[in-house]
Amino acid sequence: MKVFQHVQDIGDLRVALAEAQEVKRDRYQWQHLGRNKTALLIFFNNSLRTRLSTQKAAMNLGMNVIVLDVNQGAWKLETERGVIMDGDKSEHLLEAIPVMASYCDIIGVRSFARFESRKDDYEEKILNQFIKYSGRPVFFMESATVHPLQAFADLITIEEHKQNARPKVVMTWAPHPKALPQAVPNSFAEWMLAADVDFVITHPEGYELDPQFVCGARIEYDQMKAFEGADFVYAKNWSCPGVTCPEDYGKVLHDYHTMMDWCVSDRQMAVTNDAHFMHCLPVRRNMIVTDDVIESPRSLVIPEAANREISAQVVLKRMLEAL
Ligand code: AN0
Ligand code: CP
Repeated sequence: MKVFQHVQDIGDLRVALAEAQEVKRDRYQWQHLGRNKTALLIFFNNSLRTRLSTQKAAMNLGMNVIVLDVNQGAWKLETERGVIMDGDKSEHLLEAIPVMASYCDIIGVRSFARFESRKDDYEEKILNQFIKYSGRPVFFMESATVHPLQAFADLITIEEHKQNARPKVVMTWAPHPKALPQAVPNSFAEWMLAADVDFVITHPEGYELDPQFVCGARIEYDQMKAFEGADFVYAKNWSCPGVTCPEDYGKVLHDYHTMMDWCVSDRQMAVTNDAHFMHCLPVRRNMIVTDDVIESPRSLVIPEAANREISAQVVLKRMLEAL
């Protein structure tokens, strides 16, 4: 594997899920694979889970790991070609990428949507430069539009907890005070549509996700109706994807105080099939989900986060095998 961005990059999902279980059986059995190989993890944005789980996965494989927080101690990077660099940015990404690549064998990058230009975000301007100029395998640790390590971990978690062959999985928008990216819901939709599940998305009007990720998904604007009979409830906030109104891209469309009935509580969970609750974390309690629901025995948020180590290890293993 040279790039890990979309669900297709992992190939057959049944094979990938079986490999995830093989990793879980003994995560240290491939220590030889990573010997004298270095993973460089580059963060343009904050992280708790991605940072720790990916480091752990690389160490399980016997790799060395270097982590760079670009905004804490590195030079400020210019990302646009042609700019006269007389501002606060001391270095250009076009030099920084090959330099960073020279110190490692595999690169992971986290660079969220900037919400300055929908076109730049949806063209993956930053990550594509890493793919083009690093000469190394690149895996996405949440880019402007996708978070595949999260979606893969989510799928592993659903596979481990499902009680019937084709569970009903509902992804619901939930309120949040700040504008958040669409990467998590985009990837979750992409992976659920490729998996063997009955997938429904519910959100207020105006939050329609980009068709490249949700084409073929059932959309139900009535949240209570969407929750009926659900086996898994996956909550996430996202800002306006700008599909119908490009000028609203990245905006919070309504004052969150008026949207609090979308917060996942016992009221909605009561109409489900005793659904499991999922969220990628970090989560704001009593905005996205009530204390009672996230603390209930049906909540999977902790095993879901633990599976981030497993999804990252499968991806790094595949990349090491292809070096
Ligand atoms: C980020 C997001 O919504 O994309 C990261 C989630 C994994 N969340 C926040 O910025 C709070
Ligand atoms: N879920 C997730 O990616 O968490 P972090 O932002 O803490 O890495």
